[in-house]
Order: sequence, then structure tokens, then C-alpha cells
Amino acid sequence: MLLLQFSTSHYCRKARLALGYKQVSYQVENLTPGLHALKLKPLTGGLTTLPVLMPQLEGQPVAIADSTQIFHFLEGYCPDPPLVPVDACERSQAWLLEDWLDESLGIASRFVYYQFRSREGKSLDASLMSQMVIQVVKRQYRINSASVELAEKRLETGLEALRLRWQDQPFLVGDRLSVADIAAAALLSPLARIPSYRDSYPWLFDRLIDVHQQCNEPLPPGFESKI
Ligand SMILES: N[C@@H](CCC(=O)N[C@@H](CS)C(=O)NCC(=O)O)C(=O)O
Repeated sequence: MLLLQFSTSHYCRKARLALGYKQVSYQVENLTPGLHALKLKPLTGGLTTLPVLMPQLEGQPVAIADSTQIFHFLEGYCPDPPLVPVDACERSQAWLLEDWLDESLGIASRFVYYQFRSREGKSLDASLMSQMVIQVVKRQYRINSASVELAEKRLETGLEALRLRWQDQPFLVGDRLSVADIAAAALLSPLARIPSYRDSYPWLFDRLIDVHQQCNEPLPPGFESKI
């Protein structure tokens, strides 16, 4: 299998965690932001976001776009270990949380991360190239003071909901790792670079480390001092 990705994207991390958890062997191709759309459009019917998984297997689709669709594909292709609980109610909760993380917290974490990288966190990479990319991303997603403030509030509410679930049990739903834990671990990982989040939510980063270990995926930048 081939995973088309941006190496630093948290949505691509989400796909890698699932591949790692299933122990499916795959290779990655890192695409260049901007040029990526030229390669993706003919493969995906018009979608331009990464990750895209190319199974390269007879009888399987040529390309699967969107990290959630990659989860569904992997679950069908390699059911063991499962990515969703057996119980129907828990299974629907896991998919609901996964969708919420994708559409809400994953976007909010992108907003606060890029704002941080362009301000207090500039020194993480102050090179002209890096700061230009950050400005392009900020313009693309309309990341500004007002939208970042909303993202911070959304994260505060969302992280409290996750804390209440994770405080008594190691998994967000049911008694084993699911799409919900994997989505949370990937999509909240950019926060590890932001000292205020590291200080306020130590439990979160403990959980993220644990999920990465279960999925055999190297930890993202920002976790160096935690292990
Ligand atoms: N819902 C999508 C979101 C993926 C996404 O937003 N990917 C970003 C990188 S983090 C991307 O490819 N952006 C490039 C573009 O929009 O053209 C998924 O889960 O795969």
C-alpha cells in the first residue's frame, strides 16, 4: 500500500496510526503542498486533501481519500485487530466521536497550532521558508485572532469532554482502542508543541503517548521532554 501524505499533517498521522495498529505494511510518498492537488484530483475525483491511501491491490479501489474513509477501508480489509467496538451502541459512539474530532477539534488544533507557530512559537523554526508556509496555511484556512479565539474555546469544551471519558478508563469508548482514541491522539498532537496546553493538560499527552505506542508510530515533535 502507498500512503500519499504531507509529512507534518495531523490528519495523515491519523491514517498512519490506524495502519500501524493494524500492522499493515505500507510506504509513504510525501507530496509538496501546492503541487499536491495536481496529483490528487484525477485519483480522487476532485478532492485535494491528504491523506490518500492507494491499496495497490487487485479488486480494491485505486485510491481512498479522507482519513475516515481510510479507517473504513482498513476495517474491511484487515478486521483484526478491530478499530471499532463489537457492541452496536458503542460502535456508533466511536464513529460519532471520530467524526466530531475530525470536523471540530482537529480543525481547532490546526488553528491554535499555526497561530502559535507564527507568534510565540516562531523560534521553533524562524526560517523564511517555514514562516512563509505558515502564512500561506493561515490565509488558506482563515486563521486570525478571532477564529483562533473560537478554536481555543472549542478546545476547552472538547478537552473537558475527553478528560471525563479518559479519566476512569484507558479508552474513549468500550474496552479497547478504537477509531475515537486514534483520531484524538493524532488530531490533538499539534498541541504538544504549545507549552500552555502541555502544562494545562498533562493527562492528554500521557494518553497520546500511549496510543502512539499501541500503534507503533513515532511520537510527534513536542513529546521529547515527556519520555
Ligand atoms: N477530513 C479530511 C481532512 C484532511 C485535511 O484537512 N488535510 C489537509 C492537511 S492537514 C490538506 O490536505 N490540505 C490541503 C488542501 O486542502 O488542499 C481527512 O480526514 O482526511
